[in-house]
Amino acid sequence: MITVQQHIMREQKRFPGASGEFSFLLSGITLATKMIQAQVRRAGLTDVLGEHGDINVQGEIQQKLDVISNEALVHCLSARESIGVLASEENEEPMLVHKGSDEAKYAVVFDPLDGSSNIDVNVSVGTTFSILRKPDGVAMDNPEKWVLQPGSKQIAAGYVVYGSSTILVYSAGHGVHGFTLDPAIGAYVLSHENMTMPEQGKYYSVNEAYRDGFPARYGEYIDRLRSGVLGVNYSSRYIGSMVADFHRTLLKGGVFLYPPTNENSEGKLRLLYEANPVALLAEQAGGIALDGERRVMDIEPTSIHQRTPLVVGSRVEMSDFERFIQSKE
Ligand code: AHM
Ligand code: MG
Repeated sequence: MITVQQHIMREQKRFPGASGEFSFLLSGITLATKMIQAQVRRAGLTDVLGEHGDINVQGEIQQKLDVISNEALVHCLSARESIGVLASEENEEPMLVHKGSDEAKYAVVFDPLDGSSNIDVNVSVGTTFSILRKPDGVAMDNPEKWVLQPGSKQIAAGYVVYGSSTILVYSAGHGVHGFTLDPAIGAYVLSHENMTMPEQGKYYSVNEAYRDGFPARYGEYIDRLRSGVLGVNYSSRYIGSMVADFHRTLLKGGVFLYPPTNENSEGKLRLLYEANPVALLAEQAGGIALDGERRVMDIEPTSIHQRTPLVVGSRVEMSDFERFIQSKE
């Protein structure tokens, strides 16, 4: 049996000079997500369902569990000396922690509870996170500069799905590894080593109700999938929690799309803490992640809560998407 802590200790040997700090940092995430899953699992029994009353920076109504999850992550990660900056979907500005400490050299960016619309109805939700190193020459007290880096600079990223079981999936740039929380012992145990995305799948995943508002090429691409040109009779699956929709895509292959819509002309998903972690995992697992044109991880962010369209999935579907889009230019 290999726990996530043992696995991370092994991984951190790849980071020269990291001497335990990387595993301690990640243990802040594993502890917080265990606290979150405990709340999610008992949600109907305690007073954690429903709206919190505030509106977050995205203009969305915060759910009580959004707030509880954010507090758990901020609490656990603030105790890690190696972290200098925390940025969350639920906070407008990034937070400086351990100001002035030379030991503080990492930033963690996260969506504490992704899939808010599914919280009250017992459908899978998740947490996403991305870890970045403070760039050289950036002032300690300029937290925006710590986190406004392209996804290719992530040193690790991952997510936890609170589904029929609780699963943590992460990559530190050397493959993708999945751990299932064993509730009997309270530890994440390695269950999916070196995950690879199938070359092709049989599902596409998109909120088709918005189709009339997508740029025309997205609808045409969905028609291509449905036409059978890729040799598969596609079926559709859409949960409405990106983490859960991506987790299925990682395991079973296929493609997940969140295109620009009438309401969200830049797409809905957030680049730094939703699209980038998923893009790193997809690429590490042999898949491809685009913003509809470019590689997601090449985008230079200009603001912390910036949105992006996202098309991510298996090599066959994504290569076809790329060819199809180019043929339209
Ligand atoms: P959230 O962070 O407020 O939960 O929003 C992000 C979620 C994603 O998990 C999911 O892919 C998307 O919103 C679903 O949006 P829609 O209901 O418009 O299809
Ligand atoms: Mg959220």
